[in-house]
Amino acid sequence: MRLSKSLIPTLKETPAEAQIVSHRLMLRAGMVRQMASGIYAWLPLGQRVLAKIAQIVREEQDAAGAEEVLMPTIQSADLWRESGRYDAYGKEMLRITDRHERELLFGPTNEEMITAIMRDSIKSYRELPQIPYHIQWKFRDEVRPRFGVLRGREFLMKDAYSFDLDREGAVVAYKKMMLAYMRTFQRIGITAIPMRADTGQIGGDLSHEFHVLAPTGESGVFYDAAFEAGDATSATDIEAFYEQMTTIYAATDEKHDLAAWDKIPAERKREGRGIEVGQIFYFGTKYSEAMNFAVTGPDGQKFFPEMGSYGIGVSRLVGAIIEAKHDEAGIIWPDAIAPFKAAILNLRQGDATTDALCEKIYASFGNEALYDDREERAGAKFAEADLLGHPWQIIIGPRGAVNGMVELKRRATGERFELPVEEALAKVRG
Ligand code: P5A
Repeated sequence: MRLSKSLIPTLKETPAEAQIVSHRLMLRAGMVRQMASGIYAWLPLGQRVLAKIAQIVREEQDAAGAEEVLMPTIQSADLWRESGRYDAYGKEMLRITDRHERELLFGPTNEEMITAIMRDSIKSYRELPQIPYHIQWKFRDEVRPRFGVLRGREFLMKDAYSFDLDREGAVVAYKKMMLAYMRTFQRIGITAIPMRADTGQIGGDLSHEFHVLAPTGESGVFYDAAFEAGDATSATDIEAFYEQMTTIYAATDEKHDLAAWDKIPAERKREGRGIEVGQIFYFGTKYSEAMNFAVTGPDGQKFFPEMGSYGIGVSRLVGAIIEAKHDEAGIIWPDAIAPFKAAILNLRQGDATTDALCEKIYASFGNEALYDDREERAGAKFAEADLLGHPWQIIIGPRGAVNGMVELKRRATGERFELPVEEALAKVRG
């Protein structure tokens, strides 16, 4: 994209309504605009990050054997009457009446809907196990929407649902999802800590939350340094990985177990703060039974499939990543989910040689570079590139351009390199 022609409405002033750094930076960088309390429009820069996170989430769900579907945002109240959650959900549910006086709602989650779909489609144990998932907008009428996209009312979630023959199978699905989650967060470029959690509204007897470490996180997190060193992408044995993740100690401040904490060697004890970006649940036959979803087993008898559900807050992740990765000057995007791989900064707009080199470099990136082609001072271009957080800045001025030389800046470290164009481009492409 050419900066002069794109919809990136950056702000010079710090917006007064934003209390937290990620919210301030998302507004200042022109990533989002609030349309109503807790409801955001995603502008090009924000949308690109959201799409890249969703794509990594998708690839890891697919790799874990889950299958993508797309369920609607609007659901029928009757579905929720079947599970008994229509009344229980209370004011957090946005209820809608259509022109025929039929009761609908904007889905806060999809356990009921997916169970109804499976009830229609799956008749025999031979068709199990299944893990359908989708990436879809949810609505929860939070009492206090705040911190921008971290606690919105409308938010993007990846939600997966597992259906198995028995508890053993369901627990295997649960462990697979834990590994998929750790791989997802590692690929995104953040450290996330899994810890035992309450099951709340969703119900069930086994649950983990995943917290991204960030100094501004809502909950205090106590953990073993082994989590930071873990490598989920190379883990192959699901059982061993789960065993490792659940025996290393981690807890939030509400659930602090002093006995377990004391067992961690002092040099491995870590205290930090965390933002919950995902939660997984095993809840057995809670929904299959309530909604009478029974299939025929190997013995000809009907049984209720064992279920779990698995959520990642895709839009919340955008804010959480910024909380974890920023400095005084702005955002520092991890390479994998940066809106652009690089910014191209033309320091002498209108100089034929400089313009030509910038255009050539820009063309070589397809849609993966943001070309700052504005008639602006160099200082303004540097500040804007730092604010928007591109992993690399390719800085091109008239003196270098005549010799085919550019300056490269790595946003995360501030390192600078003077390089011939081709070498610089090779470095950016990694
Ligand atoms: C699991 C998938 C569920 O809803 N049902 C389907 C289960 N779990 S959850 O923990 O309630 O939500 C999953 C993740 O969604 C994000 N999230 C939010 N993000 C932004 N704003 C909100 N108001 C909000 N509420 C939940 C969180 O990341 C959560 O872990």
